[in-house]
Amino acid sequence: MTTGSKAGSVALVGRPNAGKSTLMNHLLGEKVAIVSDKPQTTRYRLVGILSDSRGQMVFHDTPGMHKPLHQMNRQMVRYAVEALNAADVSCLLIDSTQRYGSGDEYLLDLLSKARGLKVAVLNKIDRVDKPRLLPLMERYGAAGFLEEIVPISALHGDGCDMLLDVLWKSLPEGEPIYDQELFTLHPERFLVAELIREKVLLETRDELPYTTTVLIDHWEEATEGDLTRLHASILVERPGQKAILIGRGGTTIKKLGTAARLEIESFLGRRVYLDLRVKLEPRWRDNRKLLANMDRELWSGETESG
Ligand SMILES: Nc1nc2c(ncn2[C@@H]2O[C@H](COP(=O)(O)OP(=O)(O)O)[C@@H](O)[C@H]2O)c(=O)[nH]1
Ligand SMILES: [Mg+2]
Repeated sequence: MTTGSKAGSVALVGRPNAGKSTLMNHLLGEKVAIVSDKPQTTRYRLVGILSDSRGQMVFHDTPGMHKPLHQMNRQMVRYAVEALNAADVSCLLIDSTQRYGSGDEYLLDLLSKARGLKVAVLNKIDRVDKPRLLPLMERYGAAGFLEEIVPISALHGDGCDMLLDVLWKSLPEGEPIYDQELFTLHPERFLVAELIREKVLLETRDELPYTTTVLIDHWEEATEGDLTRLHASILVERPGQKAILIGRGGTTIKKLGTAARLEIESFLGRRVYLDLRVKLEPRWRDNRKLLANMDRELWSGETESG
């Protein structure tokens, strides 16, 4: 074993919108998890891998913790609890612009039962005055079981080096588990579907974000040249939602299609033809078969069975 080399897992948990996905992307320098200001942006347990001279840190980004009403939401909370129970270090992300409430109490209690070391991360300090941060620091300090409380801005990077130092220090010694070149375990196909869903979230409001999902129907690499042909469907639950997503004269779907295509092109490093369809699929969120299929799409075969 290389002396001093660290390896282990870090769970990122917290309420919706705390900035868990922003933090993971920032620390990796890669976009593994899509980000939006809508709750329920992250629906799965997402794996991001950081390898450097200090060793290998495997992040598990999770959906925000909230009251589950649908089958899909129950699955989302389960992902977060699983990650907590399996991690060497659990990071509780807190939006420090928000008041401390019963939801935070619940999470703190859940965290106290986690297996590994626990760290609290006060995020979005770019948006709060220092004096307002102190009572929050004290509040979490009083919990008594936290290894460290680190204030950061995941968006701008402030405090992130300090957080990384804390995390590396907390991980056990060990050899890297995954190839040093890998930054995630999720297949391109899944990441591309997520990029499309991100544009749907950015372009729509109200209940639409929760009731939409994206499926890749067809993926074809060019036999000549560098054009990848993608056909994807955006599932909605009601006819009215379909109309919103398409927009007057198709403007909304066109706009989000272009935004998605440009980002997919830069992600894949190839030119992309993207065909987007909006499909009516009532109650897809309670469709166990569909959810199970989506679950399988999450992992690249041999690396992990989710
Ligand atoms: N001002 C500010 N906004 C942030 C910060 N971190 C995340 N956000 C924003 O908060 C929203 C939710 O972020 P996201 O990473 O999706 O949160 P998650 O639900 O916990 O994964 C997005 O609009 C982010 O741009 C931060 O440090 N400062
Ligand atoms: Mg997220």
